[in-house]
Amino acid sequence: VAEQMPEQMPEQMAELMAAAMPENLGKAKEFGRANALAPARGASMASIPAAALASTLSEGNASAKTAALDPTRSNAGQALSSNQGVLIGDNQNSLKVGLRGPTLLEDFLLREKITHFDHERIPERIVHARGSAAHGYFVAYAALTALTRAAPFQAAGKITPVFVRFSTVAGERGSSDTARDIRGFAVKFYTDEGNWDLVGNNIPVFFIQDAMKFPDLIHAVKPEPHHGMPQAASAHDTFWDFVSLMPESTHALMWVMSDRGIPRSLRMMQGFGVHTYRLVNADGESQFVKFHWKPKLGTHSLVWDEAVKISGADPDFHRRDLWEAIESGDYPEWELGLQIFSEAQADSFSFDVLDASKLIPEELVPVTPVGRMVLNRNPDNFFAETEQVAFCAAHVVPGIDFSNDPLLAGRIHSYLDTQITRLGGANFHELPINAPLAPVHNNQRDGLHRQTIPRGRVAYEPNSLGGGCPFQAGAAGFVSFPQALDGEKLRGKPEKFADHYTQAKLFYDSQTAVEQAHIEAAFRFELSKLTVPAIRARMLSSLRHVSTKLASGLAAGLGMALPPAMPKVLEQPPTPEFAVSAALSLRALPGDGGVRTRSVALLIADGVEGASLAIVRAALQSAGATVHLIAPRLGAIQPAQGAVIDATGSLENSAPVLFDGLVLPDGAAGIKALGKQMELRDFLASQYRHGKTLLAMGGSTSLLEQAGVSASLANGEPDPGIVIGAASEAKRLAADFIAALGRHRHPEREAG
Ligand code: HDD
Repeated sequence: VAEQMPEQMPEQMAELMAAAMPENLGKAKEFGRANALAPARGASMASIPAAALASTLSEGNASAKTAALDPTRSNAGQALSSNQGVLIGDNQNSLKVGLRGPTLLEDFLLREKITHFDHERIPERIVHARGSAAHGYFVAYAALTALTRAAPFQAAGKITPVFVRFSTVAGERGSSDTARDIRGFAVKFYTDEGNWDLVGNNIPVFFIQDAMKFPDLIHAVKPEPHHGMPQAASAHDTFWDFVSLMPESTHALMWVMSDRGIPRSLRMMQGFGVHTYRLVNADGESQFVKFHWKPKLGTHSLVWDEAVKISGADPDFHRRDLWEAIESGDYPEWELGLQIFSEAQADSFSFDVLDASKLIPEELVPVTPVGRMVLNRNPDNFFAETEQVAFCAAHVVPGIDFSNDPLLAGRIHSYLDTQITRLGGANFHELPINAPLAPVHNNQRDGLHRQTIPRGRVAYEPNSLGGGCPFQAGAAGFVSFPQALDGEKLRGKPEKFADHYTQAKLFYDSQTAVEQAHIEAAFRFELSKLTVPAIRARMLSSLRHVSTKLASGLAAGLGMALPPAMPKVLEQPPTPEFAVSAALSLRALPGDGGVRTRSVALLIADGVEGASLAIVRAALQSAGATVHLIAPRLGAIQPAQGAVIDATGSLENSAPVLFDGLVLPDGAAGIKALGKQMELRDFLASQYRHGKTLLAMGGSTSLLEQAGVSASLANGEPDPGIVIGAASEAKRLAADFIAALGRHRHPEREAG
């Protein structure tokens, strides 16, 4: 169309189009050199040297999957058309009889547009409705052929494209990102032997042990059915009623009430496959495995007061953070690790590896790093990719198989089933984001929205009329691990499943004092929201088995007597292998102490001291932090000397909770102007309260005093998160500030 009609495009419009900046600036590269180097589909991905691919991928975001998606992306520079390809001359006015007359039913263009609009929404996911996603790749460190024949692990340096969706569980599609909740961590590997979905969470254990209880759990946590409240929150009666009656949920409760329930960023949280799976090698030998994702940036969290306020200031906080990091080329990265263990080892453990409410301490089975995953490309279209992607716990490839975990069994059924409704029929696997790179040939036919056009009259197997095709792949295909089984048909649980507290206690006892205090505060907050005191009492009677300190602290904090301990199902559980596990604390993965992508507010106003500010700003930028220049209003700010600075935000539109650190400049007039602002006191107090890093240069220490912020801790020691000094020392101050910011936050303040 464009070729036939270029002269019909008005000249100014062509200019405007040429000048228009693409929303995603990095995208231009995809269609250049990097894309030309993209691996062809299938096994050829393995033949491209890892070094070449790593640079190719990080430069241009190319992968076999993004190349496969390219034809589905609509192009700029085209004239407007209807869905039938008819060009639209006027997209402003409906068809009328005279300018003031009635609109005609004949207006098929109006009717097509409105009808399509009327059907733009699809049902949201029953759980994990709120999510954010990105494309990337997984690269294997070494060949794992002795362990598994799964395609991504067949050669060192082998690249497999991935699409990853992170989510909250309870909230609706438009809910806030920073709700206290488990985060979904779903990875679709487009392997050359079919799609493998590792549909995990940021927490390694689950609330229930059997899929039979999943609808009950979700009904309990979702908004209460009579009035539809509260949104994206577990702090209400029905959730705590259910979990206090289900002691198997205690371990998962400990995790979600810990700071893991409010991550700082999706890029700063771990991922876990949760269940025990099997790895199977080409000889049919099998080992058990648990999957772990460890973030390169380390694990970091918000504090509760901050999370609540971010919900108002920027409900898209995590979505924006992920998007912006990828757009700026700071690609988030995780290392994949495996806990590999034999069936005999599993039998010797004090817990059952088929119980999803238990983890395997890393001290018992170490996590072996096997590869890394990089997310280097944002989706082009939220709906077509993030919303329509369909993960399924049943999607495994040869070399990966299931264990008999009864929670996993329910999941193997649930995902495909729910997606048939959500995505409107049985053919959603053909949607571009869901389609595998591996070829699909079978006799499944018809259904709503079928895309492929099968040829010929044969749609059955065996056949002779189609030359026997498609034929069974035999050993080249998926072969279930032939586990020998013998048992009675019954409903019940193995005995070790009844130990509900040993690992909840292990988790609590492995936390630092600050983490334990946060867990207690989270329980206190949630339980304080209940309207039925008996539920509170029941929960405390259960928590006594985790820690008397925790339960009695809660009783005191909630103004109630400590109830007697709940009877245990298993009075004498097996002795655990470890009483504490260092890996369970968020402190176990501090990251590299760098400040890349950390967001820092530099407060400015007319009359600030420009030279020292410029030094600090440059140092932060060269360390990779994102600098925001926040002033009483937008526009040009005139420092005491030097060039004007353009404010990037105003005190009104930039809530303090959105920044990891704060810089106060020197300069008498500027300090005076800032001191007059209503928002300033809140800004400083909030940064201080949330343990953020503050730098006050020269006379701006008066602003700290004005906000009641002390540079010393309650014990008289200097606060490690407050850097103070003369503007003439800006270079050293910047270095100290960056080092302190690398600690993420300063919980020492909480002691006082
Ligand atoms: Fe689930 C979605 C993770 C137990 C049934 N689940 C869903 C998603 C994640 C998980 C990350 C969102 C995928 C996406 O981004 O689209 N679910 C888990 C984990 C579980 C778990 C780690 C326990 C270890 N789930 C679980 C059970 C059942 C389900 C026991 C049912 C028996 N989950 C679903 C579902 C969802 C889903 C209803 C909703 C939307 C969807 O599947 O596509 O089928």
